[in-house]
Order: sequence, then C-alpha cells, then structure tokens
Amino acid sequence: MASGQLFSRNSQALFYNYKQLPIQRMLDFDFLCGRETPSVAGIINPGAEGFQKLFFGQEEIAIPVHSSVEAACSAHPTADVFINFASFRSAAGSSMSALKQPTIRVVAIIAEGVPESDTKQLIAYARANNKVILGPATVGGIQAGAFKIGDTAGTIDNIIQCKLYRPGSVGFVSKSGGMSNELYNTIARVTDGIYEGIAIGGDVFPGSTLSDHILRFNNIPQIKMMVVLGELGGQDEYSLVEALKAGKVHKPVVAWVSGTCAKLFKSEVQFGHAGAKSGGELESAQGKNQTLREAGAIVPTSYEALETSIKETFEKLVDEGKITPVSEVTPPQIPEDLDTAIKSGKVRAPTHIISTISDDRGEEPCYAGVPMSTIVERGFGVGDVISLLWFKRSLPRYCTQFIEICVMLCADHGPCVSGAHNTIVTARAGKDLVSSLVSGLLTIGPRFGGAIDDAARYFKDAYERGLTPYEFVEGMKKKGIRVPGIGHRIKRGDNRDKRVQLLQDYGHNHFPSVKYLEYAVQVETYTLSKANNLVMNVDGAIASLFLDLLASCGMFTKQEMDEIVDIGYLNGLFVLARSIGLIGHTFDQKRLKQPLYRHPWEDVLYAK
Ligand code: Q5B
Repeated sequence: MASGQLFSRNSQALFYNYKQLPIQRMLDFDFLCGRETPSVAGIINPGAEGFQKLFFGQEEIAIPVHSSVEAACSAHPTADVFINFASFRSAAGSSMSALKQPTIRVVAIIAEGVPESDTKQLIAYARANNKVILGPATVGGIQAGAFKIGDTAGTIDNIIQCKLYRPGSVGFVSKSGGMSNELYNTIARVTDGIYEGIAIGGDVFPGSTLSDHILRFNNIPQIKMMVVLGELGGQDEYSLVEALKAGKVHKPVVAWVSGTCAKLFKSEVQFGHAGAKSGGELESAQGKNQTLREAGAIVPTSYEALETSIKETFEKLVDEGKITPVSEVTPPQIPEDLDTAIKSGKVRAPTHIISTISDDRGEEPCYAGVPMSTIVERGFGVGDVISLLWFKRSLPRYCTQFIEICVMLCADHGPCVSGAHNTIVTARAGKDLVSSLVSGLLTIGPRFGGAIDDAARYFKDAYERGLTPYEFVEGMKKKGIRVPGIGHRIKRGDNRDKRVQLLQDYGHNHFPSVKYLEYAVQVETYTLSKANNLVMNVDGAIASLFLDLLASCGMFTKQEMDEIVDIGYLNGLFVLARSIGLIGHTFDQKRLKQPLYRHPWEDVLYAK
C-alpha cells in the first residue's frame, strides 16, 4: 500500500458487534466498486461463533463469526482494519485489544460518549505503535472505489449520486460525519469526485486529527486538492495552520470551519458534538477561518460560497494540467432486497404457506378471528379454543363442554396402558420431557386410543348404508377387521368403562339427537353376545357421540361433517387429552428419582 494510504481495493476489515445493516452496506459498496473480495473478512460477536449470511452482489456469502478479537485476528491475518460498533461502554476495551494485535493497522470507533480518559490512552498507544484511530463518534471514512467503513456516505443511492464507486482527485476530511455526506455531494457536483473522505469524529479528543489526514493526503499522488470542514470548539484546526505555515502541505486546501452562527447567541452554545462548543475567540469559527486563510488555505466568506471555492480550485488545477478528470464509469446495479422491493410495490412474490386458523400480526393474537382479549373476557374454556382452532367456529357451549369432558376423561388411564408405559420407561432412561411425552404419544394408534377416527368412519358408513349390527360386524369380520371402538383389554360387559357411561349420559342429556350413539349401542349389544370383552370402549363412545354433535348441532353442513371424518380430526382429542397424563407420568418418575427400567428376564419367554 502506498505511503499515506489507509485503505486499498483489497483492504479487509474485522467488524466488532454484529450489525446487519452497516455490514451489508459495506458489501453493497464492494459490489458497486467491482471488488473481487468482500471488505468484511470476519465478524466479532463476543460469546458467539458460527457464520452470518449476507449478500455480496447477487450471491449469498457466509461471513465467519468469532467470539474474540484475538480469535478473529488469528483467523484473518490479512484483515488490517478494525471497525468497532461496540457501545460507548465497551468500545475502549475492545479497541485496545484490537490495537494490540500486530495485524491491525486502523481502528474506527463509531460509539459516541467514550470516556475521554479512555480515548487518551487509546491515542497514546496508537501513536506509540504507529497505528491510526478514526473516531470515536465517527461515521468512519471511505476510499472511493475501494473501501468503505460501515454507514459512511449513507444509502447506495447517495453513494451513486456522489460517484463514490470510483476514485476522483479530492481528499476530504471533516469533523462531522453527517456533514461529510453533504460535502461528498457538493464535491461530486463541482469536481471529478472524492479520492478519500474521512470523518474524524466530533469528540474533544479525536483519535486522529484534521492535520494528520491532510498531511497523509499530501503524500497520496492521486489526491490533487484537499477540502477540510472543521467546526467551532477545540484547537484542532490550528495544527493544520501550523502545517500550512511550515510549508508541509503542497496541494491546495479549501477549508471552512462551521459554527459562525454561534456569535449570534448571547451565551456559550454547545452544538451536537462533544467538542463543538463556542469558547473564546481562538475556538470560534470566525477566528479559525481567519487564521486558516492567513496560513494559505482557500477559505470562502460563507458556507454557501464553499462550493464555488472548491469548483474554482478544481478548475484551476485542470487548466494547469495538474488534474486530468477521471472518465466516467457506469456502476453495476445492486440487486434490491426482496423486502424492500415488496414494500415499494415493485415486485410481488408468492407466499409459501397458507394459514386460516390464527393470526398474530395485529395488536393481539386472534384465534379464527376472535381476539385473545375476547377469549379471556368472555371466560372461554379450552373447549372453545379447540372449537376455534380446529373447527374455525364458535360452537355452542354444550358442544365445547362435551369436548372438555372428552379431554378430562381421556387425560390418563393409569401407568399400565401402552402410552404411559412408554413414557415411564423413557423418563427412567433419563430423557427429557418432550422425548418422554413423544415416546408415549407414538403408541397411540389403531389398537390404543387412536381408534376414534376409524370408529367414526365405520359407524357412519354402516349407519348411512342402513346395515344391521349383524351385517356390519360380520361384514367387518369377513374383511378381517376388528370393529374400531369395540373391545377392551380389561373392561367387560359386567365391568363397564365408567367413562363410556358418563359420555353416553352427557349425550342423552344435551344433544338434540344421539342416533349414531344408539346405533353404536346396538353394535355393542351384538358384539357382547359374542364375547364379554367386546364392550363399547372410550374411543367408540367419543366417535359415535361426535358424529351426533356434528350432525345435530346445526353448525356443520353434510359436506363439512364428511370432511372432518375423512381428514380424521377426532384422534386429536385423545392425543391432546393423553398428553396431559403423559406429562404427569414424566414428572412423577423424575420426582420419584426412578432408575433405568429393565424388564425382568422371568417375564420373557425365550422361545426357540
Ligand atoms: N375382537 C382393544 O383386544 C383390543 C374385537 C373383536 C370384533 C373388535 C381390541 C381392538 C378395536 C380397536 C379399539 C381402542 C386391542 C381401545 C383404548 C384406550 C384405553 C386403553 C386401556 C385408555 C382389545 C379376542 C377376540 C378375538 C378377536 C375379537 C377383539 N376386538 N372382534 N371387533 N373390536 N379393538 N381400540 O382384549 O374369535 O377369539 O379370534 O383391537 O377400539 O385403547 O385402558 O387399556 O384409556 O388408555 O387383546 O382405554 O378389542 O382381544 O385381541 O385377544 O381378541 O375378540 O377377533 O376373537 P384384546 P383379542 P377370536 S380403548
């Protein structure tokens, strides 16, 4: 890199604290300039490691994330710029760590409000070790067509308008980051553009000064003239005056110190920056402008006249043959982000998911259009929520109460049933709640708990075809199918399942019609005549009563009822209910500190 140059088209940075937008803006700038490598080599996110996906032009790239400055520097030894987006609380510590790395040459500190004593230590260390600090309280800097720090120069549109995607002949240094954007624009209008622009930051003690950069620009052959934008407060501009007077600056310097309006105020005024306050005459904008003028800088009479001074200086250099204005290039177009393009109405994109049951985009989540607050205010129960989320309508209370009764009655049936057994064994193997629960749920199927849907399908079909219980049961037998909803391992004709009784009573007392239940009872009467364990089980009771609910509550068309039975909603009731019990069994085993389960050998028939 030539003497005085801070950056080049190959410069790479380490970016401290993951901030998606400024990093993406750096990468977009790279693409605009036709850089071959991204200017961000790595990201440092204390305590995190991995990769962050960002765009480099049209391509998505994965930028490595490191958990410490040291790790990042050793992984990216050629990255010599450290861009510090840490807060004012941690900026000094992380900047010092970066300065201590042999690979880091330039540190840009974005945070405002870094304690001055910390900044002084950073400056002392940097000067002693030949390193450059930009900031604190800076937006950063830019080498046109080569490298840009963070948010410098703002949006891509602004960068294009200011022609910062290719180098010009002007070196620019400013205290203010905001005003530097303004000046990039002015300079682009009246010259062939910026070669390098730096905002040193508005603190009382900047890491590098206006004159540091002017003297650096003086050594960069591509820079033919310089523009300085100072501000009232402090005495930084006087080191530039000294350099000018000592004849150390050989290129024209156009300068303006802003803040001349401070004189209009009766008392001392503090402007936006920590260092920008009107002090005595020496620190006033007028005093500094006058002294710069006397030292040989081209200083206009007002800020408005600054543009003309820059223009005249540039044209003079062109006339003298010292500047050959650069020829224009057309920058490539940056692909627009999909989100931005959609928001501006430029493109439309198909969605990948369609959902109709709930929506959390508004002020409060809604279930089938019913806001959460209504659910709470009206004292809805879990049956009402199931009604909204599964059936997309508010069913009458006797229906939602029936759903709640199903959930309560099926919540558990002791530790010996398939689901609970699996859950217990899994919990005792040391597995977590979700694994133990899922292990139990996986047993729900045609033999255990998951016969409700099939029972509803077969009962409905047989009833609608007008089959007698005899024709139905014998027809199933011929096909080799056990009638779902009939039969139990322990319940008998003389030891009925109380749950079935409770459900039947509820149906008789509340439903307008129980024709499917009555048909199922007739089927049971027939199966009991064959064997005493072929009772209607809980699956059969829920199935037949749910058919009655769907057919008689007046809230479902025939087509909707068919769809519910075809899709198979009803096993959901058992799955939901039994999850309550299975979770309980998991907690129970953990609470009892039960050891690993091993089935006893004596209980296994080792057959040959
Ligand atoms: N046979 C439930 O069988 C069970 C017959 C049948 C015609 C039938 C069986 C069955 C349909 C599925 C069903 C839900 C596997 C049950 C539940 C939740 C639970 C569980 C809990 C809880 C029981 C003996 C003879 C054989 C068979 C004949 C049997 N079932 N015929 N239709 N449905 N039912 N499942 O006792 O001539 O001797 O060869 O598959 O509805 O899961 O509490 O435990 O809350 O957790 O093993 O309540 O009924 O009878 O297989 O020895 O058969 O009866 O063909 O005839 P078993 P098997 P044969 S509720």
